[in-house]
Amino acid sequence: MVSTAPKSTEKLVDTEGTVRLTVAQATIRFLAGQYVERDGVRSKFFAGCFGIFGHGNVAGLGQALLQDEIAAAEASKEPGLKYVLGRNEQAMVHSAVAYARQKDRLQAWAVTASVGPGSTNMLTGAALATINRLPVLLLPADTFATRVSSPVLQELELPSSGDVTVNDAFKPLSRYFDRVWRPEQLPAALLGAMRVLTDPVETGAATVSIPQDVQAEAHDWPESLFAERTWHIARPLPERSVIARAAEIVASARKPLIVAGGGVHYSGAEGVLAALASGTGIPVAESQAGKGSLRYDHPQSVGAIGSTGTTAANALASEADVVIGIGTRYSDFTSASRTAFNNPDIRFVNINVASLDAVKQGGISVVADAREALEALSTALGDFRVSDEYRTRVTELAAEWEDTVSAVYATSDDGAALNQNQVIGLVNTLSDPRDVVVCAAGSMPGDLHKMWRTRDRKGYHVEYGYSCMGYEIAGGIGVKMADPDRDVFIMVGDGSYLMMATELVTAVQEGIKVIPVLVQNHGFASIGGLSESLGSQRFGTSYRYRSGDGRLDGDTLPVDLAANAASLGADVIKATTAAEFTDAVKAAKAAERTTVIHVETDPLIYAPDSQSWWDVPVSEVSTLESTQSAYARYADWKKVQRPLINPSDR
Ligand SMILES: Cc1ncc(C[n+]2csc(CCOP(=O)(O)OP(=O)(O)O)c2C)c(N)n1
Ligand SMILES: [Mg+2]
Repeated sequence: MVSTAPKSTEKLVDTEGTVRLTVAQATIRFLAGQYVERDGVRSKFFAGCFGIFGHGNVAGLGQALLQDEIAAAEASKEPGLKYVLGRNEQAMVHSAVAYARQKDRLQAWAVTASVGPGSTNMLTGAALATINRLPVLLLPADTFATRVSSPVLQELELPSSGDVTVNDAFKPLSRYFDRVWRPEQLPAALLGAMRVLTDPVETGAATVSIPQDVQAEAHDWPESLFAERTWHIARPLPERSVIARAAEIVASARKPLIVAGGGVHYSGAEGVLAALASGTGIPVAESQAGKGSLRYDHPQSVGAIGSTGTTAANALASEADVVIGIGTRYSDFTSASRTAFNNPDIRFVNINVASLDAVKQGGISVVADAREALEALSTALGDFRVSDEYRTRVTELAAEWEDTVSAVYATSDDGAALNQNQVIGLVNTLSDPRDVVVCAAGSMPGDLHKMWRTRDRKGYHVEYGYSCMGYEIAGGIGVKMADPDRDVFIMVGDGSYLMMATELVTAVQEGIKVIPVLVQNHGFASIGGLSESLGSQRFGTSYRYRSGDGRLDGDTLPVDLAANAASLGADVIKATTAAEFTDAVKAAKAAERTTVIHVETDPLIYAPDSQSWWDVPVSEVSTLESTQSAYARYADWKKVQRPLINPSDR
């Protein structure tokens, strides 16, 4: 018998050098060496690391970041991972995610937080990142792996389980989760996180939870762990037969409509889309994430679709016989809760890199990169053109909506107070085409979706996957960090502002100039309107004193958010009339510092309607007449809802 065993153990000794570093130091050094490449362009993946220290990360990742910063200063170069101190962990994740979106997911941030509340403050950010398919590396600190001094401050003691910590709550919110109980596990955890962060299908929050004792523990790491690594960002190609079938369906259409989603931006498919739309005459409607896929004045642009859509896009959606979805998740706002598409013979062609989205609504799933798929589809369509009649109808509908917007944008010089439509109109007309508008929650996302005239592919940034109040200022800061040459207008309601104005301090600290437009209407215009439409009489949606009968319908509160913003270190301009607001925008654009524009508006003046719907259930039985009549309206809409439009490829 021939033995395959080596004669001596000498040959098994690894000749590669090792480096002795703590787990935290190794993490920072590894992250600094990660690059991405797409279409031959290579760039560093991590722009830096946001952090707030406490026990759990102060002496682990904190010490490692310090060491990195000092070494860089001594060598007169940039740190491997630039550290930025935020004010709130949730906000740091928002800034990180906004940055990644502005960079088309080609660059991201790590975020480190302390044990317990510091870490769980990031949960909302994790959900937001995963839902919006945006990369962020979360590094929540964890309680001791050894558990020698348990229970430590801020530790969850679960009677039923010894190995569950609060960080387990990240599992359902993360596209990747790992906990590094032992140093040896670190390389696999970091590589696993990188795989997910750089994969267009998988990307979202990647969480690597490192116990506080493990962060500080030294280990001998193979040098190769720290070699520069370049991750290729894939553009999966469509199958030829699937494109042929998709082209056949599109070519048979009399009233086709494109629904452009966020995937158009992330894939950089705007140019191919514009060419396809111009060539074929197929109109293009946009979801929130897809807004800006075409310039608003492109001849085939019909603007926003769905619950917050334009009359043009919604009329076309209602009649469309073929819908081509590109990089869209088909959220309820996009499909108007499945009431937008009413042609009984409608067929769908869905182009999406993620099969999860490509299969939605049934129809043909083109699982591929948007740009690649659109190029292939354009070729396969040859000289397909929509009819002149349809082309004219698209032009007329789009022009009609533009007239509606122009009418509500218009201001007078009679010194009257502005309404929200006019505020949006003034920001739109006074900003440069490349400036960015940022928003997330309240009544403005819908109004912006309908009315903002987007002139640049990265000019519109409304977070509407999670629509998270408090995202606005933090997110706007991330956008500005990613794209310093543009002015960033942050449209923020008083409700959102009160949830998270904290990062104004971070903007001041970092010398980041943003322009928050703080729209004070003393409560929730959005939910107030929604409540009223659902028969709940705006209950509990305005910021007021309790009146004599104990209800929250007394006078408005004497809060001064302008003074609040100034107290956080921002410059503030108060504006009431169109002339004052115009001067304020000009001054803010000329300023070097963060400048908040404070404006009061009437919460009862709405954006123009587009006869659409959003499914929010109404109480089936009620003692209130308002609720009973709202339920009758609700029941009528439910009749037109089509839960399964097209379950198969017909
Ligand atoms: C974190 C969070 N909590 C609650 C909500 C539900 N919500 C959506 S809009 C809104 C009110 C927003 O008020 P404001 O920022 O003043 O905007 P307005 O509605 O007045 O335009 C609420 C409570 C949310 N989207 N996010
Ligand atoms: Mg408000």
